[in-house]
Amino acid sequence: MTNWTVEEFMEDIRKETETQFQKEVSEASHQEIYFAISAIVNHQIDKDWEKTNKLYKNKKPKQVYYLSMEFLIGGLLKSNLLHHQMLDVCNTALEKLGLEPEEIYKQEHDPGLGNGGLGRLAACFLDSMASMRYPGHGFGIRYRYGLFEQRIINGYQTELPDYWLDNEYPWERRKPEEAIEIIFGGTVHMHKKYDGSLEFNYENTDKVLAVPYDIPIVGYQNQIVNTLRLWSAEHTSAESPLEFKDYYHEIDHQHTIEQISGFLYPDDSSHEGKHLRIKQQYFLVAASLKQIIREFKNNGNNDLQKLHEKVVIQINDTHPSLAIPELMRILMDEEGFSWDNAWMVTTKTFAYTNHTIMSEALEKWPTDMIQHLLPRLYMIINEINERFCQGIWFDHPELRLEIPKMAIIADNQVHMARLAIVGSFSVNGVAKLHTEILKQQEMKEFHQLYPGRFQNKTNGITHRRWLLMVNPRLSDVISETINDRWIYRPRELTHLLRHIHDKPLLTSIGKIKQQNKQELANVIYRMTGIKVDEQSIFDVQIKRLHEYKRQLLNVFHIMYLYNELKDNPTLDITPRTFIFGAKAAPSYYFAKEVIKLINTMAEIINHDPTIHDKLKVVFLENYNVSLAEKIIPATDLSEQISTASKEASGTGNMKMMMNGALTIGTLDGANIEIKNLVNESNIFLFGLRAEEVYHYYHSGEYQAYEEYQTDERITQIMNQLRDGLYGYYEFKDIYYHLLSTNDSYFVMKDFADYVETQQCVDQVYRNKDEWLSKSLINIAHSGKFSSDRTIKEYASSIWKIDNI
Ligand code: 26W
Repeated sequence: MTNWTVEEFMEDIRKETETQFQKEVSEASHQEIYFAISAIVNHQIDKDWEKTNKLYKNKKPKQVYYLSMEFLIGGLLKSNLLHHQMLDVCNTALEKLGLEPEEIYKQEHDPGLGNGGLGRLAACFLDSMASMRYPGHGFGIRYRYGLFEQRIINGYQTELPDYWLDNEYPWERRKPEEAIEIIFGGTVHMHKKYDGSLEFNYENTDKVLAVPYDIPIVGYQNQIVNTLRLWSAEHTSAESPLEFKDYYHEIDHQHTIEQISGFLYPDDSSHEGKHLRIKQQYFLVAASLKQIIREFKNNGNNDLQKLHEKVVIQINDTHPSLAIPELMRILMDEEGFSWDNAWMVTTKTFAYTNHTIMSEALEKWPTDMIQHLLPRLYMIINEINERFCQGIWFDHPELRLEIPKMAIIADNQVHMARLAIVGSFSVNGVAKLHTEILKQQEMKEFHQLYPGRFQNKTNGITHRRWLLMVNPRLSDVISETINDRWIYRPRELTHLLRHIHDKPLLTSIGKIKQQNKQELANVIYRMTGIKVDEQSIFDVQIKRLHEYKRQLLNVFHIMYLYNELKDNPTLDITPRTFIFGAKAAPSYYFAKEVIKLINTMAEIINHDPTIHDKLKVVFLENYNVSLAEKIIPATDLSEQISTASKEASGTGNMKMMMNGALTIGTLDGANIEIKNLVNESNIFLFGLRAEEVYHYYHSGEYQAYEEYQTDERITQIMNQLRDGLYGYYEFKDIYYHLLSTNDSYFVMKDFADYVETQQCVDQVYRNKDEWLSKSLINIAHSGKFSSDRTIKEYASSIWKIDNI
């Protein structure tokens, strides 16, 4: 670690600006300053990166590889500065140079290489692994276009391409010399060799080059730099001069190949584009496995039979689960293993994390598609399936009737979750309730078959980014109060509980929240032109837009409050600002209608002088990691209102709690674990429990139409949707959808309880001391949700790895 003085740092900025752009600092653009500082940080990183790689080479520890189709790493300049102990110096240096540090940091275009929680979790995990000195690395895809950029036009979501690579991305290092050739399609021929073994030859295949781009993952002030390797698809160079007639064909072909890493699929229930998605998955898996094996061999290991002693591969949901048959293929076809040996090694190498029980997200690929694209893999998957089903008849005949629910290939589809369970030694859910649901409901047959295979690993978030970096004022006050050991041991945040009656502390926590709200209010004003009252409750729901997450329930509450105020303008309610951020999958019509509804309510409410600014509604477009970083520290109330049983964990709930927000939520996902820590008096709970949700599904007792008819508040809201809001806009499709699906996510069923609980929120917020002490209790217990804890659990009970 270098201890820079401010003067040295200023000098470095000057030098870099001069060498890179031949400009004085005063002439350089913010972009250029951003590149200059990135270069300074990169020099430091490169030294540590090399050292870390040497350390791994010498000590040869067991390594974990995290395979994921998504990594939502967010901006890296600020976090890399922080992790290199350069942030304060850099801030001061910039100020002295007459620059506003935040103006520079926001030049970075965050790579939107993920949809939501699953991708952000992968990024938090990488941060924790590096910060705790675990030899762990990520493998993913360098999509040319990340998740679309959202613009709200006329209240509707429109999607624009996300050109994140338009400017150079300073954190990646292209490594063309380590490129790997991947083979798709063609036909397979089987030959028996003289010794009786089989050989597979491929004809008419497509070849694709996987070119690595490495991104450093910098540990927190510990000189460890791990690697996130993202693969980019490129064409292999044409071997001979092209005939003219082949020329256009060839260009076309090259284009198709580059499409493999062309864009990230939105988490989408539509069925288009499956073909390319499978190609992406195989591309990731094949390149990563070759690399892993190459490294294993380079470390002087020549016995792949021992692969699992040095390597463990975590697959992030089913998306990379083709890795299982691909490793089988390598071991058998390239390394001469027997089926049984290959299977033994494979099933000791992979561990699988499930992130959802939503059926539309459970991947199933048409068999003919896999057969056509990956003929040899299809043969292997078939064999895995045959042996698996036979095994049930031989060893567990009591489960024979469940075979249709467990077979990997059924109804002409490959069921990826089943493949992942069968091919892994560990299956984990991401919060206690979710894991129980996997074991008792969604995967119960598998749990009966492999009871020891299932385990829970409750998600976590990196407190370094989500508290230390995004909320420096709160971090400082915490450190002044309990000392700064919490940065290394986040569980020590519980020491704050000793200060629960410390009035000055509560006051300063209150002040900090106020400052953060002021800053967010400025952002809101810049983005939308809406002026919000910083004294109002900042009521926040930020997450992907999905029916199960029930943004619609939140809207129903807003409509209800507005209707009340229209009837009685002097009604005494605590002023609120409702803040939303959400992207809807482009083909998810209902979700897009909800966005339009939120924006319509915003339009109506924000322009209605009769309600005296008691309510404001704000939809912030293009929700992403950097926007989250501004919203979360300013949140008073965290909306975690999914239909119980549907949200596997949630991680936004943890981030907001850590920044002193109180949660209003259902007993779902990690909310339950938050409740267990802070206890029921410090969280606002409402709504059906998971068992009740299951009960209503099975019994058919719930009648949404009756709910609509009996609760007058709902009648009014629904009729407004049907007939037009305040004489103008109509949302007939939402009205119809809710009734025709019998309100399958229980928006109407949970409405009354939600409104009543929101009234409690209103009351508690009026008592500043009470609110602040609840806020402190939430911060104090949030240490459990550091991803450092999660990673330690993975390391000790799944990966069996030690830190270095
Ligand atoms: C089929 C492609 C696809 C891709 C992404 C389907 C679904 C997705 C989601 C966006 C997956 C996801 O983000 N799941 C979330 O994972 C978080 C981390 O475990 C959990 O906290 C959330 O509850 C879960 O919804």
